Amino acid sequence: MKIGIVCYPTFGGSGVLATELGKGLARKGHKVHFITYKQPARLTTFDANIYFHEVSNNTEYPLFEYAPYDTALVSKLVDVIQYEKLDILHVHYAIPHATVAYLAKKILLSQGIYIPVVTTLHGTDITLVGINKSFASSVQFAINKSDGVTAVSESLKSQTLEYFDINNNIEVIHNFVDFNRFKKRNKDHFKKAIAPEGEKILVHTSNFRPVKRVGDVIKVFQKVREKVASKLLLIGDGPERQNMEFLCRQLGLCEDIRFLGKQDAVEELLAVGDVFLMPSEKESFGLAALEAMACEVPVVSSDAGGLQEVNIHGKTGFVSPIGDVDDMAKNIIKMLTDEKIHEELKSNALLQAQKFDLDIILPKYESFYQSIIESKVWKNVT
Ligand code: GMT
Repeated sequence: MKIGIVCYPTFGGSGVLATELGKGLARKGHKVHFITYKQPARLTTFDANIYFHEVSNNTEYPLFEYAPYDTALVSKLVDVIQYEKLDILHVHYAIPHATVAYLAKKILLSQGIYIPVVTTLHGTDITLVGINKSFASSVQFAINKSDGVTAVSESLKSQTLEYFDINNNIEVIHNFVDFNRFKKRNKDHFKKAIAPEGEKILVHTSNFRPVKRVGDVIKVFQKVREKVASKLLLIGDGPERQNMEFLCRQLGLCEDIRFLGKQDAVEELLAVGDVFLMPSEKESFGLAALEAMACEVPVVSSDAGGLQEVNIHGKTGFVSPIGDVDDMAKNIIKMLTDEKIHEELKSNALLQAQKFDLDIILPKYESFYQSIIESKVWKNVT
């Protein structure tokens, strides 16, 4: 198939998932065209089946405070779909991509070209941004007009049906992990450098938005550190970073917390982790938790959204109510002070992650595309 992929090219979960999907499809022989405003962060190596079309949006005109990206994307889509003769367009994150795809489809239709559109809902496009009144009607319309819709968890599907008036089927296709990359590695030298006295290592990775509740990570760490000699690695960057640095100083924890910023080789850092923390306010799936589990790191998470579809309480880690830092700390202390429990959680985490292996999930996208193309429902677009 010739597949177009539209996504945010950043380190956010939706962009990471979309890029890994495209890379996986390309390895299976499909021609994959990424259409984004810059090279996707995880698209770092050359593949003969991958094409990158940059949406340039640098028109300077006194009238534009912000150059209209959506319009530039529509035109780029029309151009790429027409000249590369794509079979299907897959847009990740509904805002604005699903609406933009609908417009591109209509323009192409006026030229006698049919392109089926698949929209994947990732999370905050529904749970945070999508229900904001300034986006709601356009998101609802575009979901209903997509030829195929997928959501990354059962929880996100339910929330979409609850918040919006949806008359389209939503197929759940969970996030996946590539075990060629995310697997337990021996990084003892690195572990020694971070934790020279054999301290336990807690890890958190996110884009430091308020929804990730990084403050809870730090408060949990403070409690754990009172009982277990430990260090905390904070990976990623974003709007809350400065506040978090301030909180560390306030609590006198700076010596034991390392802010590592954005990192490409997350798997190397996960390799030294003893526990992964994800106390999010909202989390449609929790890709970062899955990647940690693939590296045999148990997860302590909140019970937000679809997290419990990944992290099974008492089996692969522990789940606590959102904001319950006491319970999270108690669970971490339990696992870090009982080797038998810790070892069991680690091996269960790996077994659970294997259910979301790229080799299992990717064919689900392939057959979904095939079913949409074959059903030809998109030919009836009005
Ligand atoms: O919140 C993020 O880290 C980014 C966000 C996004 O939309 O880019 O991630 C969402 O998509 C991921 C991939 O499908 C999911 O694993 C994350 O759970 C989801 N984040 C939220 O729902 C907050």
